[in-house]
Amino acid sequence: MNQDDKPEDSSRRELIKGALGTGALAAGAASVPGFIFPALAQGERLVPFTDVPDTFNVRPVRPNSTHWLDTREITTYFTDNEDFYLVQHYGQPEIDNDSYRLRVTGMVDKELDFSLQDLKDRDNIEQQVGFECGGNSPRLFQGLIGNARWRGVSLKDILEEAGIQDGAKEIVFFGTDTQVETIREREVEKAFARSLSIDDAMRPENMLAFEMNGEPLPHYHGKPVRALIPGWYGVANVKWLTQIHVQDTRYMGRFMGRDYVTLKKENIGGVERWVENSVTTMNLKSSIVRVTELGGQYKIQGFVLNDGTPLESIEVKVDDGPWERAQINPRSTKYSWKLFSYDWNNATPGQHTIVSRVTDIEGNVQATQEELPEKASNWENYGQFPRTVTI
Ligand SMILES: Nc1nc2c(c(=O)[nH]1)N[C@H]1C(S)=C(S)[C@@H](COP(=O)(O)O)O[C@H]1N2
Ligand SMILES: [Mo]
Repeated sequence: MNQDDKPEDSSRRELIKGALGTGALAAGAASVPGFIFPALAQGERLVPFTDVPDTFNVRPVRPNSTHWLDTREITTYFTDNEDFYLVQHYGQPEIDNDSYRLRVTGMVDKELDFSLQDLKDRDNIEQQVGFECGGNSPRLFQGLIGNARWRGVSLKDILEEAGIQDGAKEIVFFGTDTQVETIREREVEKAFARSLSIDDAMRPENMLAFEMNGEPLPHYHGKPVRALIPGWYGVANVKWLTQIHVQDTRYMGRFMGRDYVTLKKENIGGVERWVENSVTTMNLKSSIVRVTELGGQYKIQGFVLNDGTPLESIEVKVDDGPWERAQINPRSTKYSWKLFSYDWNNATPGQHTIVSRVTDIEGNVQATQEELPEKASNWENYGQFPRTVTI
């Protein structure tokens, strides 16, 4: 583990948080080695965004509730487990490690049943993966986000060991968390579940994770085992995973068919139609999260997330100026978030609008909000996000 992989000690975290709360300088906080996004150096200050309301507040982690990052406080490449955002729709079940079982059922040659130790005893893989909720947006200043180092086992290996039978179409991932849902006026108990096509499920990077940043998966992040589908929106990463089922029909549950379904206008073979799609891979997106100042030198910092396609550039624009290249943190990996930094030279006093845009090697350019397709749902909010600051 590199020095700058280490989560900051909590006293410094508190210091930074305190500094934000009061607008005071975090003087005395030592700088952390690392390319980018260090904690505030001595004399450095966070420049407040003027688009963040005074009431914007990040709650401490509370049982069963949503938690988001104050993105102005992103100072480390890996997000602390307790800071990493939290979303769960049916609460956070507690699963006992000793009685935990993961079953692989359905259209397989051999049904499988693993204990946690059985999984740990298999070949382990480790990957850096960042993701955001499909509902992340400017509303929470992009706070439904995080980046971590995950350890687990290969999903593909397990599916191959079970042997997927001819005619199978989908793999369904069930969590233990359930809720009574009213469907057509009938109350039925449903588990949280998501599905993948066989092809999507067999990607070698998919894993079943039991460790996060070197610690056993915390219970609110899905203890003891969750799915991790790199490059996809968070909803695919089923927590508290206890059953993987192979079937020959499409899975139609709430989180595939009704929620996390984008409704947008598209040209379908020459006809403008409203279409619906499940939220799947992450769209190409960047956002500015922080502006700092040290001795009159301003820096603009932010993140990029996408489906893993390599990036061509990340650029920043101030007011009506030209797009200028920012530096991408060279330690980024295919599926990690990519932090970027831009030296804002000669910043002039006054109010400024700053915005970032990312381009991948396929030539996809992050669109402005206005260029995005007309949309009637809040999922997949990946347009450029202009911020305002006063110097
Ligand atoms: N079992 C289960 N898994 C789940 C969910 C859930 O409600 N239940 N929510 C999903 C959604 S919508 C998101 S964005 C991610 C959030 O993962 P995190 O809380 O570990 O950040 O978990 C996904 N996995
Ligand atoms: Mo989500």
